[in-house]
Amino acid sequence: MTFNFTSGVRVLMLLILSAGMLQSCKKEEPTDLSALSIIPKPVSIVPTRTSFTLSSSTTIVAPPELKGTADYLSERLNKELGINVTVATESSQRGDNISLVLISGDGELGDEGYELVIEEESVTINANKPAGIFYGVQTLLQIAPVPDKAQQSEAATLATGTIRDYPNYSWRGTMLDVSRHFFGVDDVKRVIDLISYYKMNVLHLGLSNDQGWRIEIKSWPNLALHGGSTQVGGGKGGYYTQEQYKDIVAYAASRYITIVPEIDLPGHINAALASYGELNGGIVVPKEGRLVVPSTSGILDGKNKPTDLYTGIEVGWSTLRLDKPATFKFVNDVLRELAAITPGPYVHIGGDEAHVTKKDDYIQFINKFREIVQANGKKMVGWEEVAQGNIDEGVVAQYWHSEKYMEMAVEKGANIILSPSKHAYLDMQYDSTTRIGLHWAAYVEVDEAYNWDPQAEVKDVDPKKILGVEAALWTETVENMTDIEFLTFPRLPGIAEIGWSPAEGRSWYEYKVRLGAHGPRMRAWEIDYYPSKRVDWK
Ligand code: TNX
Repeated sequence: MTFNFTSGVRVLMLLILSAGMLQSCKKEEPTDLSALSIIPKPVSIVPTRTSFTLSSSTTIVAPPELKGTADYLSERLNKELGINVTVATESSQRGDNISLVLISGDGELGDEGYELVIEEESVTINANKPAGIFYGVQTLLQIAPVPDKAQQSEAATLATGTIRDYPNYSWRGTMLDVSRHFFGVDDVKRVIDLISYYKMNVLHLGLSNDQGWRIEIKSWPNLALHGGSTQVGGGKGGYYTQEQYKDIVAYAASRYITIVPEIDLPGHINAALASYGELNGGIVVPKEGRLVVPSTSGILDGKNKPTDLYTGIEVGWSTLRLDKPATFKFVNDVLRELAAITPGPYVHIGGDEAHVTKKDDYIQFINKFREIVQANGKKMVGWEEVAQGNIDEGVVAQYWHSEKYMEMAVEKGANIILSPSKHAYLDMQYDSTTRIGLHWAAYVEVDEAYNWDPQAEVKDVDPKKILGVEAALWTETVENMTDIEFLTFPRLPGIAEIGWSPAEGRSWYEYKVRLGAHGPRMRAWEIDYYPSKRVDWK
């Protein structure tokens, strides 16, 4: 046998090259599924320690009713990893598929759970309902490598194993106040995208307040035209046409998010009083300082005349008038039009901080609002104070600081959601140096937003009555998307985890490592998050 020098060198070079390639792949190749940073933390992860290669020859196989979610996954893989997978209802290849499969009867998974099985040859997401498939997709995207525009490659490796996962609570929400400052449709869609990455399923939109009315009401056009024409600080404000609102609702639905619209009644109502003088029963002019509560007897004159638009940030100084006929025509028309364009089951009537409404009047108001909301086929949601009214099991009361009101609400049969202002108010500053935000409830660092448990907030309440949690972003000091992101991240992923993952498995020390590992992902998603010093950011 003669030794051929050229081919010998060639073989050697090939060997060195492939060893080098192996080496560099190896560094990147995650093979321990349980070592990855998934938020919210899944219920169970069983790693099998090999890997699946995702590439442009991979096919997403999904039945027609999951086409939207399949397209969503393919778009994100394309945009974030530069990998172009195809979507099909059937696949001719035996392996190399990501199959989205609706199963039935896996009781443990419920309506939102999923099972994600990653094997060397294929990936399968099983769920009873489309929502579960969507959450399985979110988990898959967090298992995939961190998006990196500068270093996109042809393929990505995924660690193998099985994840079985389902939420602890059915209501995992975020409230966005679009009244104090107005945010357009594109901003709201970005918020929807970002909260959906963390498996939240409710976006509560604060559509009215003293400073602005943000939804077109055809039977009362001035509400939006005049009441929506400014905002805190005197900027130009804005409002959604009903068509734009429907577009937001549909976009949210494609991410399995329910829109809960809020019209704040009977207080926080100046934008309406400014638009229609006949609604004005006389207001108290706000004084300086927050929560200066004027007495009811101090109601000034000016009845039946439109109030001035308001661009300050005081609360609790305006009210509807119970004894005015115009009031209930207004409430009926508004809630009817709103219910008609809201496919979700809930309409929120506010009910908070009605400091200048007499207590008896307040209770009668809440009773009437409940009737009107229910007559329009919806369930009423209200802030905790609504517990004083004649509420029933069809009502959801939203906690912000009073355990007493929650006990009262639950005794009357209502369900509750929790937004403790000391933990879940995203407009609270992180510390005294935070450039925007308020601090009346507390300074809320990222660990304080994570370190709480819904059940512990309301110790004597039957756990079955707790529907879930909601992070709340009031926008008195929030002017643009950068501000929204800075206050929302990194606190929101922690609140999403409180809503999804059981309390027993949660600890800040373990969570903060996963959160730190999300730094590169949040940067890839171009989120302007607050880089808290309490987290070691990767
Ligand atoms: C309280 S707590 C409010 C809002 C303010 C917020 C500011 C509650 C239900 N209402 O009107 O915007 O504080 O942090």
